[in-house]
Amino acid sequence: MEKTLSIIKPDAVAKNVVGKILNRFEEAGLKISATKKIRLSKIDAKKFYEVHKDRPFFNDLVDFMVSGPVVVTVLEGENAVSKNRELMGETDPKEAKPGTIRADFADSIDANAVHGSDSYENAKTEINFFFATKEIF
Ligand code: IDP
Ligand code: MG
Repeated sequence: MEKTLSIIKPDAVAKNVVGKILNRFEEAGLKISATKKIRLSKIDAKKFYEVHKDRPFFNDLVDFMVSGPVVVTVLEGENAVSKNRELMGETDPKEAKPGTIRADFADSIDANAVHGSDSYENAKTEINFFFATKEIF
């Protein structure tokens, strides 16, 4: 069984669609191993998105991620990393397939509703960033 990290971003939390998004994971056969609502500090957000630090959108991305609470979730299941990425849809909601989370809940490439780990290795790092071992089931 593989694990991955999902973040429901501030735009989707503000729209009150946390339950709808978590339901999509469960309907797809992924289990919620851990979940919590938190507000990231600027230091957290910069560290989490460090790989993007030289990209032109980095500062806007960090400001957006600290603009309100987020819901971080560990998902578990067969091929959880790629399954979650499929459920999310493309980064730009305009390009996301109909029925994906971003197509249905995101407004723009900046406010795009969800984050999902992009590899098995990154998933491990991202899960450890937010959760202690005893919090994951
Ligand atoms: P991903 O979230 O689909 O994995 P990444 O390329 O890892 O996409 O980018 C991380 C986040 O940075 C995106 O989810 C989006 O919020 C933001 N982002 C990516 N590309 C752009 C862009 O061209 N303009 C504005 N924001 C962007
Ligand atoms: Mg990414």
